Amino acid sequence: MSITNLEEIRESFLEKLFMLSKEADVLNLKSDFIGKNGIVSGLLKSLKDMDPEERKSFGPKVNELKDFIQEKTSLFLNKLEVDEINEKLSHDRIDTTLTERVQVKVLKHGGYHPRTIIQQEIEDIFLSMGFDILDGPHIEDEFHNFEALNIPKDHPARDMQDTFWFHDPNSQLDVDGGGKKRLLRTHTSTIQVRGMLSRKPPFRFIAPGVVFRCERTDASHEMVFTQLEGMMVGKDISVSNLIYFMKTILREIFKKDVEVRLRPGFFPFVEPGFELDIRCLICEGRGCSVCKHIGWLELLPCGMVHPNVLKSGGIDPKEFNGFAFGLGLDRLVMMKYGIDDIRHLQSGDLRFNSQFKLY
Ligand code: FA5
Repeated sequence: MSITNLEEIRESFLEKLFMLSKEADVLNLKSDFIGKNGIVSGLLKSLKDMDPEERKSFGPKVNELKDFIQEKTSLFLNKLEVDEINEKLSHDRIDTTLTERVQVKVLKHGGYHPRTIIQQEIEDIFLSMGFDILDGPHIEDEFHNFEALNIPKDHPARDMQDTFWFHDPNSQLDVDGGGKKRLLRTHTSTIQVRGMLSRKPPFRFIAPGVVFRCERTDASHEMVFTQLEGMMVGKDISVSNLIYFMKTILREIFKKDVEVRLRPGFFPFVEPGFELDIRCLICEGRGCSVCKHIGWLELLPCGMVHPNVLKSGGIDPKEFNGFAFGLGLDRLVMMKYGIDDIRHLQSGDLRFNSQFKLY
C-alpha cells in the first residue's frame, strides 16, 4: 500500500459522495469506506503486518484519511438537510408583492344599495341646513297614522292609503288599550306627530323610513317602499320657504336643474297642499310605464301644516306655522339612476345592486 493508493481512495470517496442525494446512500458510502469492514478500516487492520518504519509513516496517513471521510460525510449530510429545507420553502413561499392582486381576484367588495346612497346624500344635505333626523315605529296606532293628522274615523281620506291592519283580537298588537287598532304605518307623516310632541318650536327635522300599503304593484308602485318626511315649524314660514327647500334638494341630488311642476293636491294634514311632480327621466317625458304614459311622476307631495295638526302636536297655530313634505324616496332613486321598475330595488338581485357605488 502506498500514499498514492491513499490519494486514490480519497478521490474515489469524494467522487462517489458528490453523486449522492439521499441520506441513506451517504451513510452506506461511509460504511463502505470507514465502516467495520470498509476499505480504510481494512488498511488500519493491515498496519500490524507492516514493519515498524513503514507503519510509522503510513499509520498517521490512514488515520488522517479516516478523519477526512468522517468529516466530509457529516458536512455533506448537513448540506443535504439544508437543500431539503430550501426545496420545501421554495414551494411554500409567500410572495408578498402578489398579496393585493390575489385578494382583489378572490374577494368581492360589497357596496351600498342605491336607496341607501341617495338617502345618505339627502340626510347630509338636510343636516347641513340645520335639520335633525328622526325615526319612528313601523307598527303604529290610528292616532299617529290618522287622527293626529286631521283624518278622523270614517273620514274618506283613510281610503287614500290602503292599510295593513292587525286584526287578531287576542293579540297585544291589535288594540292599544284605548280600543284603537294597530296597523303598519302607511306613511312617514306619523313621525311628524312624534316630532312635534317631543320638541318646542322653532324646529326642523326629516324622517326617512319604510312604509307599507296593501296595494297592487307595478313599475312605480311597491307594497313596501321608502318615504322621507320633512317638517319645519316656526314663525312666519311661507310657501316660498317650502319651494326653496324642495328645489334645493332636487338640484343637489340631480346635480342639475330638473323640470318640476307644482299643482294643487289634497292631503287633510296640509292646507294648502301641493303635488310636486318631476318630468319623467326614464322616458324624458315621452311617456312610459313608470310615469303611466303621462310624462310626469308624483314625487314630492307637500304643503303648509294644517292648524289641527299643529294642535295635535301641542303647538299653538296662532303663534306658529310651518310646512311639511313626504318625498317618495324609491321614485327619486329611480329617476336618479334611470331605473325603469321599482321592483328591482327590492329584488335582492346582486347583478342589479352591484351596478352602483362599490367600496
Ligand atoms: C303621503 O304619503 C303623504 N303622507 C305625503 C305628505 C307629507 C303630503 C307631508 C303632504 C305633507 P302619498 O300617498 O302621495 O302621500 O305618498 C307620497 C309619495 O310616496 C308619492 O308622491 C310617491 O312618490 C310615493 N309613493 C306613494 N305610493 C307609493 C307606492 N305604492 N310605491 C312607491 N312609492 C309610492
